[in-house]
Amino acid sequence: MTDTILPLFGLRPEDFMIERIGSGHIHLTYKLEGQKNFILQRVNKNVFRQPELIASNLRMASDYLSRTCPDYNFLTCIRSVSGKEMEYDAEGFPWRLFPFIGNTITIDSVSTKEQAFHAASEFARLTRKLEGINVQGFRPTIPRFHDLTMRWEQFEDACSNDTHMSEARELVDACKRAYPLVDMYRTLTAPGMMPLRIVHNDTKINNVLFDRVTGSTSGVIDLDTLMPGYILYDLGDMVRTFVSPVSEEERSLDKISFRKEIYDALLEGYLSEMGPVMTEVERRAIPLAGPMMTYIMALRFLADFLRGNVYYHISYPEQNLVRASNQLRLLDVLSKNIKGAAVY
Ligand code: ADP
Ligand code: GN1
Ligand code: MG
Repeated sequence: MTDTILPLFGLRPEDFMIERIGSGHIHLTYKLEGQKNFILQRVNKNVFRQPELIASNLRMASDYLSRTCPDYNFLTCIRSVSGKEMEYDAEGFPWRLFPFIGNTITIDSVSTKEQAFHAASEFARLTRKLEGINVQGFRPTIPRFHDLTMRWEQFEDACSNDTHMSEARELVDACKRAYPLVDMYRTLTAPGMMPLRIVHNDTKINNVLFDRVTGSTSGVIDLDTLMPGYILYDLGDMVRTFVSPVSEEERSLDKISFRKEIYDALLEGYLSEMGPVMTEVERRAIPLAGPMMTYIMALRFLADFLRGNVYYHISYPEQNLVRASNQLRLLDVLSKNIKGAAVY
């Protein structure tokens, strides 16, 4: 398929070595190596039902940033020969092209507190730089993406299909026991409680580019879910993915643990940029960020398993069940180790 798409961007397939890269669950990402390097990506149209919203949100952010802080490294796509941000293939999938940012690396797990600090400040910097933009001008690319109430409802709905319930029963019960987090989320996000800001919504460590030589950060990528949300989402997803030494794929639950030095460093990094503008309610909500996002992922993975694995790529049948049990263990570990997070 890349052969038919590249000419639309004015590139000749024979000029490149094309390699599939990335460990994301959603898109297909290719690195093109030639005289100049590029990233070519097929957007998952089943997840992003209106892909043009991604392009319009990013255009708005990019225009704003080039006016207000021209030195900020905001990744923008390369337009096609006919001037479009995305080109569609015969199956209706949109594709886009990015410059490959040279001398950078991405990592799949956090091993030092410096990485946690720098990554968190980089994600916070993006939200801080967009402070002042018209938040209402953005359209959600996935409606209510990190709305815990909605994720709970989707989970309940998935539970009404009992084809796979016997294998999932224990985890379903564990998810139900954590329900008080949904009520806390509702309270925290009631009108007037926390400001909507432009947040990244996928703050995994492999969405940060690190300078290959200095180890400092060179910016963030994977901006499809850049849209209005609460800082709880970005902070929480970092806690979820940075703090334990093992990822959401780990089957040996005893390896899941709380690395306090990483937790402290990521908070310090986030606050170094966002601290001065955060409200009192946002500050009070910090301990709940990690548990809430971890709970959302437990609900999403388990709901996907119950629905027959229709959303996340899987490489073995019970993978979503493993991911859900991993996230439930992590939820327990976070609740026990973060002061103010023991809520049920
Ligand atoms: P996914 O949705 O699959 O996570 P990403 O946009 O995060 O897709 O890209 C996957 C990987 O490709 C990244 O983790 C990073 O290693 C690499 N990558 C993506 N965009 C760039 C870029 N512009 N420059 C350098 N590397 C990139
Ligand atoms: C998906 O594309 P990727 O792997 O970065 C998902 C995130 C989840 C993550 C769990 C659009 O992100 O919300 O946190 O998997 N993205 C979407 O690994 O659903
Ligand atoms: Mg990514």
